[in-house]
Amino acid sequence: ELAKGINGLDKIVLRQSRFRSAEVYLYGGHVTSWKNENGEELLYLSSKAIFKPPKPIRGGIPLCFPQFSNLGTLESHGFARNRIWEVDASPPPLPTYSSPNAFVDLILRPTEDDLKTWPHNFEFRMRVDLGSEGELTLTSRIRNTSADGKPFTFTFAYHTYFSVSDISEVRVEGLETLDYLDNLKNRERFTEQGDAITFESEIDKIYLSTPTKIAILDHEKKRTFVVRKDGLADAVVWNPWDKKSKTISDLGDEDYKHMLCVEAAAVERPITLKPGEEWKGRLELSAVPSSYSSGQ
Ligand code: TA6
Repeated sequence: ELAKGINGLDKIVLRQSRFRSAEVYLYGGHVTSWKNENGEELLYLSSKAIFKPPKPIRGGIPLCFPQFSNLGTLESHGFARNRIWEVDASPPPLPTYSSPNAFVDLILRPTEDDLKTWPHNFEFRMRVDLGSEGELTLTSRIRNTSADGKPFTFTFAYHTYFSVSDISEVRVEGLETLDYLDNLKNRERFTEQGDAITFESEIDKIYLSTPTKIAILDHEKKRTFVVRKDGLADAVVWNPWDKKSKTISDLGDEDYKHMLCVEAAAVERPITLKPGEEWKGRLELSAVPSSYSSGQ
């Protein structure tokens, strides 16, 4: 269902039941909302988010492509998150997870200007699928459609902002003992200790070659987010904490307490595609009640 969002921007509303729903803006191909069967919002979206190109939307699931962060010559996190995507009328076949159908296929192709800064023709297709159990699946397919015979290389992330009740009560499981690059220490490489990740200060780490399943346990809400990823080796964990938050104008000063970014990503080993080749990267999110309680 196509609808008008904030500032008249087009959005697609996916609905599975009265409350189970998701919203995707064509601006950025950006998922801004994901609600469970009780109508509770599962993604963090900043109340100060600016829904106005070229400023990317703060919260939800920004797409970082063709460059994660400032790891190259492009603007930080690339340009896919601040371009207007189109609905893809004839996507190549892909299995659907939702029944009844609640999915949309989007496509992004480079503009003339994009080709000046990143001279590679591509088709970036993304399906957003809201399943009957409320799970949200994003499947990206990126194809090199260049006629010049040249390969291209990119890095990528689903920069997902989860909504959490209290960041200091949250723990992340699945990243223990892994190597990571610490973005707060010149991307130096370290090894994580054996315990689940907890939060008491700013964090900006790129965990390398992680398992395909990561869990975010929200003790206070008694909710666990399960992140499953495919084709995306790494996982970025980010929370700006108090000081950094104050430097981010479209983020409320106290919002860091209620958000956590856990991002399925391909960073350490960039993806290279020859003409005609396609890469696929899949993210599946589910939110389940958890029996986890402190001390267990
Ligand atoms: O994924 C973490 C990160 O790259 C951080 O370094 C932080 O700057 C964040 O993304 C947000 O970036 P943005 O460009 O959206 O302000």
